[in-house]
Amino acid sequence: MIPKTHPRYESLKKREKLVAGLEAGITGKQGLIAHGRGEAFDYLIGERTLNSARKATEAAAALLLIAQKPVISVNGNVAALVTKEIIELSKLINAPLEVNIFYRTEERARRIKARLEEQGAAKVLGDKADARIPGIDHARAKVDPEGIYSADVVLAPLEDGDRCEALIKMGKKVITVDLNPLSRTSRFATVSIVDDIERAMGNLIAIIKEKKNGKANLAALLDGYDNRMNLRDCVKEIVDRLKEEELLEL
Ligand code: PTJ
Repeated sequence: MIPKTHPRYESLKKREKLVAGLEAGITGKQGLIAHGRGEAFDYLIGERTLNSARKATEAAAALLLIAQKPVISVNGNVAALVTKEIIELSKLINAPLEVNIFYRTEERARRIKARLEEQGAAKVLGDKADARIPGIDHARAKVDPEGIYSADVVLAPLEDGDRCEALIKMGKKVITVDLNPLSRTSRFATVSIVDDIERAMGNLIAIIKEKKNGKANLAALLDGYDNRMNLRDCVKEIVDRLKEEELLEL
């Protein structure tokens, strides 16, 4: 039991959720390693939402609200860390969830789907993944013809770079959440939210609720957004923070 007064409470709770996900057969073992990489970047970021991430989240909200056929891709880490949030988002924007995992076993895919449905998800795709994303040889190429394959906008948190690139080549817009601003995924995506998945989902839901009824300025918001420029701003924010001298004072 981690006391709330622990200085690293939030971070330790996330680890607990992932370990519980692993024990429930939802998260893959490799997911723990991937999370560790994310944690290292979050430490450099200062475990808060940067201005650049907030801007990207606003652009992502606009893209999801304008989309004709949005789909949310769910892997083992996302299912363990933000179960309730992705279900809420899915209902808010009327987008199905699609279980799509890299280290694929049918058993784990089935367990993720069952977990989402138990928690109230309205539509979970992924068990009829008989379409393929061209140019990808691994399991993440297998997608539902009614879901990711025919979507115009895919929200794919903690994605891998080659599939992100392949989805873009298919003409889709891809929104990612990835704490590493230098990853191939971040660089290929249409909108890269460089933030922790829990913070990013909380912010995305809040912004969508705020903007849902006044869709007028969404296109303008998107037109003014440049993902490469925003990633540069993100790296600059991290570097500027690391230059602050008091960071080294104990
Ligand atoms: O459940 P599966 O089989 O689909 O596997 C999921 C993982 C995440 C293991 C798989 O997609 C994978 O190996 O991903 P990568 O290529 O390691 O990329 C994961 C990215 O997510 C890395 O760049 C991490 O920095 C980032 N990341 C990890 N934890 C978080 C995160 N980004 C945001 N929030 C996090 N909590």
